[in-house]
Amino acid sequence: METKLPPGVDDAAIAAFRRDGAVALRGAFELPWIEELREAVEADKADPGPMVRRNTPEGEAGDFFVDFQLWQRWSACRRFVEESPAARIAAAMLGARRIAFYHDHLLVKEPGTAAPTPWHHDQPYYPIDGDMIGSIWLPLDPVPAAASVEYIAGSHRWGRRFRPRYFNVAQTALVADDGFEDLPDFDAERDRHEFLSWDLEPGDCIFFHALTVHGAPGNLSPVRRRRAWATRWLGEDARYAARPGRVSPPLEGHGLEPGDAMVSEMFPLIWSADAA
Ligand SMILES: O=C(O)CCC(=O)C(=O)O
Repeated sequence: METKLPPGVDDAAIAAFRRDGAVALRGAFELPWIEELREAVEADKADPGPMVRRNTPEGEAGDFFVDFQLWQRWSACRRFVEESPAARIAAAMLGARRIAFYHDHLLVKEPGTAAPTPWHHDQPYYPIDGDMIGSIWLPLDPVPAAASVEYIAGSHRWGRRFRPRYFNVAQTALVADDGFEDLPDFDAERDRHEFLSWDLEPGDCIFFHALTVHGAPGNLSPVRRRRAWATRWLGEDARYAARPGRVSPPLEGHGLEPGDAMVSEMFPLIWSADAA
């Protein structure tokens, strides 16, 4: 693996990620990246993609706006995926020799949005087996810890799989009978776990494992937006896996068979130690 670490990453951050399943990386992205992405997010909000979801109930204040695959529609997002330090960050954190891009996920909570992001972990939503699966959660606004995502330290190593549910008010399950566990009420278990969250500035990000349990409060600020763009990254042990029910996001037409490496036109290889 490459010896020079990408911006925001040092050995302590890598150790913290492997122990806790989530870590804040400071100053990982230069501000021009953030400025370009903000413009793309505004464009997407005005003209969303086909998988857009509005998780705020009709008539309720605020707006919890979710969309996917901005990288396929907005050049700033594609450039971030292909050219920013993101793939190198993922490689360093996951200990991977190859990094492919899985998908992106926009999560905007406008001022006055009460809706929380329910507790969940990501891998049960994905038709993917493997351990080298992680996300960069990139805030595009300053986010105080009280409005940011919270992670349960070490939950990526519990060996548990919780049933995936949509983030809507009904929290509809993606699959009915599947061998997943029901999600405990982690708010009622606060004295039993260590919860991690950070004050973040634009340019900072959180890197987290796809099995780390996380959730977020609403954004009750009357003025401050909470725009975040998450990108999902895969190392070489990630394999396409058939799942019994729906997956999210529902990416179709990739042509992969169970057991195939998660690399294709839809999931492009972005970084390889051999080419670095
Ligand atoms: O931004 C949020 O509220 C939640 C983010 C999240 O669940 C994710 O990136 O997987």
